[in-house]
Amino acid sequence: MQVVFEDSRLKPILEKVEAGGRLSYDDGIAMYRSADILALGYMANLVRERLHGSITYFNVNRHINPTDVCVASCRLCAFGKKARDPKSYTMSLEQVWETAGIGWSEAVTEFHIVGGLHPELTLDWYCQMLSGLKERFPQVHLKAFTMVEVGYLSQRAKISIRETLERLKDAGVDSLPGGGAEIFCDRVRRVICDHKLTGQEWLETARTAHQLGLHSNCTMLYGHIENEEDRVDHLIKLRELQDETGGLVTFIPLAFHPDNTALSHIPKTTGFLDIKQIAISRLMLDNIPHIKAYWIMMTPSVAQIALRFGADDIDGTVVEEKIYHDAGATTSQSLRRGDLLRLIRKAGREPLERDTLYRPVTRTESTFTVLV
Ligand code: V47
Repeated sequence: MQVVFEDSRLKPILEKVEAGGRLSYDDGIAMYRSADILALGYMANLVRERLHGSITYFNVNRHINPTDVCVASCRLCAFGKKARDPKSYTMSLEQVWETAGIGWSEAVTEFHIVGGLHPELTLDWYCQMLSGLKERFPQVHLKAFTMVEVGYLSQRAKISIRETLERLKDAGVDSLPGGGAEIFCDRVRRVICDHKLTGQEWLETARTAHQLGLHSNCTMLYGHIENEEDRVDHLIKLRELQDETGGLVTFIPLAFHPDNTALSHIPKTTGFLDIKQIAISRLMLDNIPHIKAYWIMMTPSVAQIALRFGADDIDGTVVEEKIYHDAGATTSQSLRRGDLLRLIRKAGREPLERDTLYRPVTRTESTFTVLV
């Protein structure tokens, strides 16, 4: 079949995609500069269906944010608070364990645990938190701590990143979420998150985690002050890391939500950019198995469309989301398993419940089995 693109400059990219070839930096820039979203979607969907057919993954998970107290003051963030702020909170260990057990109606397979960089909570405290969760919920996968939190805990404990990760793994961490990557470019990081580790340090921490046998996800925060070159550079750095370690499971593009942040003057991203970002991610990241359309961030309606533009995952039930809702997200804070099934089916896709590492899950309402 002869495929006709409105933007003929994308034709050489189609030839590469059809041949299973790798796209270059210049291809990435050309795609960002094109408004031919149907062409981008056509190509991304080719890759998506080559990898996963019509299957669309989701999981039954619960987010836990033990504290929003944070020593950093990143301009991009509306979640972190100073310890003296009366609106800040820090859970006790008992509160974390209790929170883990409430709010969900179907047995969860994953706890997604991230929080602020607290000036007093120690690595030992977090290890106790993890082992307490494992004791109480032995079947639940603990996807915990961004590379930024790992870096901070290692500084506070005055031990190496490797040792910190080993301690966390021994205490119960099964994998790491993808947050904190933002945009690797130093110029942009200085403005949006100057208190965080550098892009180089993020990549190095992920590399070490993968060397220790821990898988992780990865993200890119877009729609603030970055340009197209910064985005392509970020995607290529992730692709290079993956060539080396193979430890990245899912890429999640995250649209910047400006409300209640120090960058609240920046307009919100458009649905057009969000969909385009999904498609370009699928096309550039040829070695990362999954692209997630995080419904909390995109809205369930746009996430559904993304399933035809390169995404093969829609994330999970979430149960209690705080980071995006503090920054003005208008989506619900959770969805039921049945809602996710319906969204996926109504997009003409075939839902498959997965665990964090994409193994199929079979379940009754209160129990589940992971096929290994
Ligand atoms: O690290 C913070 C970003 C991340 C804002 O690994 C913001 O499966 C937009 O990483 N506007 C946390 N984004 C979320 C995250 C994530 C979400 C879902 C699944 C997974 C996974 C990871 O959100 C932060 C930061 O990059 N963020 N503030 C904001 N105002």
